[in-house]
Amino acid sequence: MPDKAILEVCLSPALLPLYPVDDKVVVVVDVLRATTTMCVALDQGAEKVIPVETIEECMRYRGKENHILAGERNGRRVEGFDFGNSPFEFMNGVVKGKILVLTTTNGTRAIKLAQDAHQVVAGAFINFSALTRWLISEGRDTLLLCSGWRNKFNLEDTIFAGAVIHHTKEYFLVDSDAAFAAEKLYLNSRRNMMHFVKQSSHYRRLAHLGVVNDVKYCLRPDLTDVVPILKDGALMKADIRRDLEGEFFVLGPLRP
Ligand code: 3SL
Repeated sequence: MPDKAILEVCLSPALLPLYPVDDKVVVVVDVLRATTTMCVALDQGAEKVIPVETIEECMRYRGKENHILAGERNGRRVEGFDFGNSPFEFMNGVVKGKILVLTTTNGTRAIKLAQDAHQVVAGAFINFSALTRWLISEGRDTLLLCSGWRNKFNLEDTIFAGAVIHHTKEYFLVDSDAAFAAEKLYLNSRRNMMHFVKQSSHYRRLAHLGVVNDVKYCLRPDLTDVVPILKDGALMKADIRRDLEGEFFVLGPLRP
């Protein structure tokens, strides 16, 4: 039997230098809200999402045909941008056929940090089953990169990493303290995820901004089968192996 691929967790972007990624798949996780928003934008027909690190970089695309500027700092829409970072802003056809240029405090930064990996994809609860099916079909060493908050550990991305580990570990070799801890966190929280996530600093930040519905949306499982994958600096829909469909679970018990 061939060796299994390794599944690992990096609990903060600050720890990424400890994990060589050039031959790995990196799953960037920013459940609240960047990677959820990326999935929504592509699901809603955006041609691609260009993740950029700074506001200035984003501004360079201003006025370019078909481009939309979006992003936040500390949760608030950047002044002068078309959109912020709420998944709800990208629904109802507004991004169909458009190229979204997105900058966020942590999520797009994590993508840029991981860009030299073999492949970079974006993970969120809303694309959970599609993502995990895709990871299994790739069968490559995989690193789950939690975007955290300004290099600090956060609850929601770690819970998500734990969910991926719990539901895919029979297909991978999982053998690290970080993975063990993330899985335990997921198992402790999965029956009432909203209650658990309410303890997080980012929940408080978003609640203060009046966007608790965003949090609820971001915790809903399996709303799309889009797996955003980085190609030539932009995220687009990965090809999904349809033959694996149906073989897999949905995260029913996670529903808040
Ligand atoms: O940090 C990020 O990348 C954002 O997702 C943060 S926020 O939820 O938009 O505030």
